[in-house]
Amino acid sequence: MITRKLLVSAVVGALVAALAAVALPAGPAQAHGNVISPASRNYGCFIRWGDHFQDPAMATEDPMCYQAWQADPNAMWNWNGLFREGVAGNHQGAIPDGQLCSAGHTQSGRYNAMDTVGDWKPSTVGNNFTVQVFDQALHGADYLWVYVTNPGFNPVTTALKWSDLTRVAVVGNTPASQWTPVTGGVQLNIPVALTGRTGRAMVYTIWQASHLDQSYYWCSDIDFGGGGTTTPPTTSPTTPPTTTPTTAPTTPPTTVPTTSPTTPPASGACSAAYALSSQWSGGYQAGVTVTAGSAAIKSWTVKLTYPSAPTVQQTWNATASVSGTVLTATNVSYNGALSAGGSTTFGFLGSGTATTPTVTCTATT
Ligand SMILES: [Cu+2]
Repeated sequence: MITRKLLVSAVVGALVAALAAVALPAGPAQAHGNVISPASRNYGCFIRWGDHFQDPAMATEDPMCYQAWQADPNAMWNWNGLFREGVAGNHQGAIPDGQLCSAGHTQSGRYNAMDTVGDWKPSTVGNNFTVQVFDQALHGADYLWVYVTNPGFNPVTTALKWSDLTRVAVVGNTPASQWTPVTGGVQLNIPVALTGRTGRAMVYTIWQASHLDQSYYWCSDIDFGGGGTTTPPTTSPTTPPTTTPTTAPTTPPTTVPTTSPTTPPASGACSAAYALSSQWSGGYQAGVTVTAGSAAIKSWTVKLTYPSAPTVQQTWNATASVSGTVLTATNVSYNGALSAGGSTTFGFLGSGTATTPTVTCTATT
């Protein structure tokens, strides 16, 4: 339990550090939240694998996370964005059975792999446990509803339906000022008290944020222990991953880089290639592939120079800061060292309209 809390704090802290590093405000419209304990499916995959999502061990150690990362890594990078808008309180009308964990294939299907039936890593809980909701954006809540699956429901073999759920906790209108301040946002702890539960189950949490008509939906897998009838799982996952992986999630963005690598690397140097991954109204995602030259390097720094100052919301696999029109990204601990010709990729979410930067890369050897 202590380990989990420390881990969550560490990752949230790292994220906050990354946000602080870019020294730009994260607008409420871009910052959201999630259930951090018992961790939701995508937040759990982000916590467990986000800093080494290229590790092939994930396929065997955590196959549900593996299929999710393969299906769409943005479901983990955007762990805070599993919401719908305009539901007007009709959650069951908006979300079909079998799609509860993706909020009815919300966000153009980004989170569809959360619906995959299988042996998602559960959090071990007792019959009394606490659902911890992290609100990055200080939205507060019009209300929060917490459901638990009925006894006998086995998430390892069965797709979740509304009729599998019983509501076990309700929190009414709660402005962010009444939540507990934590690093990077506020947190609400919702106590759940059950009796006689054993084995595997799921928690389903709905957060009606006090922001637009924005409703969040999260599936958390739990294990009450105690040798209940639904655990241990006796079958392997019944549903294949929802998409066939066409590329490893570690590959650069699928779009062709819009700038070619900068100067051909001299011995010991590096090159970098920028690519726009996707864009939408008000924001975009970009990736940069850093490649070592003809000699190994120990660390790298990439500078992206824009026509006007960029606004960066979130960075992964690099530490970034913005000064004037230049975004400077340096490696993090695990991807600074590259062998000769080796490469790594970092990415970021920007707000506003994407413009193409010029790119330079320097390295230490
Ligand atoms: Cu939000």
